[in-house]
Amino acid sequence: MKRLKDHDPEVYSLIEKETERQNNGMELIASENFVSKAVMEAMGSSLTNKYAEGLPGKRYYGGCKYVDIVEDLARDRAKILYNADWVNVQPHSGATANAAVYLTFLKPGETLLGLDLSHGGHLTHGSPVNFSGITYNAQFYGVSKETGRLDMNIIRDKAKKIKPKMISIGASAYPRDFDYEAFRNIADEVGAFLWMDMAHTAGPIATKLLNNPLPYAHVVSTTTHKTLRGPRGGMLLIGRDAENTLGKVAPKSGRVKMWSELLDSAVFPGTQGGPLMHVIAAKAVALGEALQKDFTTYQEQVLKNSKTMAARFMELGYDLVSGGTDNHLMLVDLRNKGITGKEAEDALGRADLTVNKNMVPFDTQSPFVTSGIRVGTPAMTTRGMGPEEFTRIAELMDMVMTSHTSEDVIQKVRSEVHGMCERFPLYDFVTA
Ligand code: DSN
Repeated sequence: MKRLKDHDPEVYSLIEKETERQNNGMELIASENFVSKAVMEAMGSSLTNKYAEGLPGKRYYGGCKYVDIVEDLARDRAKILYNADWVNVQPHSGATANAAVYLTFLKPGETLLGLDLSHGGHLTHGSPVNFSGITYNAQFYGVSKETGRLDMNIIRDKAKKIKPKMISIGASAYPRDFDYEAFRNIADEVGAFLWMDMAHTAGPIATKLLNNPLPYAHVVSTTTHKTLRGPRGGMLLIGRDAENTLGKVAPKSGRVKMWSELLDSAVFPGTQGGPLMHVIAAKAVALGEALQKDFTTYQEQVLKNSKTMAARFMELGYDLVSGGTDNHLMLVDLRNKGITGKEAEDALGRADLTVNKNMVPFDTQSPFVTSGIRVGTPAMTTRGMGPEEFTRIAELMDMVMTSHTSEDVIQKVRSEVHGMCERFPLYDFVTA
């Protein structure tokens, strides 16, 4: 970044500091990851200069012959990866991808049934402070108090009672896999659309380590920057057998094309202007990486590390929501440890262990305090860490959380964290 250094030393030095922060610390936020240098190069390319409103071959601007090919590459790679019939790679983020889903399938005031935010759901799944909860009649299902898991019988009863027009699946803090077939049966029973937001688990789903929602959901949305390890952005997909999937609920002919066209229009001009072609190029690169064999090895390692870390936490007396994890994250309920999520996040942060405080189901603390923390393995697995390191990270976190007022302990842990990070430098483990 020599040019930036000379041209704008102020911004350059802040980027340097942030890179150093990422390099020296343990990134354990479940929704973060480290992209390859190739993905970064694509994002920093001349494609940022190009306006390309519309779709490949149907643009509102001239000069799109190369960006058309780039966007087609991204769409084709995503189709192969997820066995999808239709893909739109233009959403700027997961939230805008979700906005397009609402615009396509619901009218203002109609009813959505989604996972409660405090039980692991997402703001865009009907929270009253989000456009989804403001515009639509959002109703919620939650996890069972006994198991910390979704109970399909309870969800079915709720759906039958409130008769939603759309049911959403997907979460930002749910450590278990979903039974998409059961959700689909419920959606069919009550005549609802079924939407899966797979933002958190797009990586393990792509590599078949978790169930694939595409054969069951009418539409799937995702971000591209979490477990999928691409640039910050969103994507929409419809499964290969979408014709059958959509047949029962399509308003006119039921043709798949109908729904994909509606979704395309909901992205642009419905909710967005010009697509970010440099980010779409980076999505193409990341999707190309995800099609390589070593991406499956990476995802396997993410899940193995997650299970190992969860087991160590439980040995250390921590209460994990649902008693463990199937995926890349765990939700640690700190109520038996006499520390709030906020206190834990702050103390761990001082030791350069970055996590986020998180509500746990049936939490009595406010969202600013919380009783839990969410911990994820994707980012440090990208740096090459394995079960041995994740076992030690759980122990280091325990040291901090049990002595969170002791600066001595925090500094001791911080120095071990730096030593471990030095052994797994950022980007040395990313080959592209
Ligand atoms: N903010 C993301 C997360 O951390 O899960 C969800 O959008």
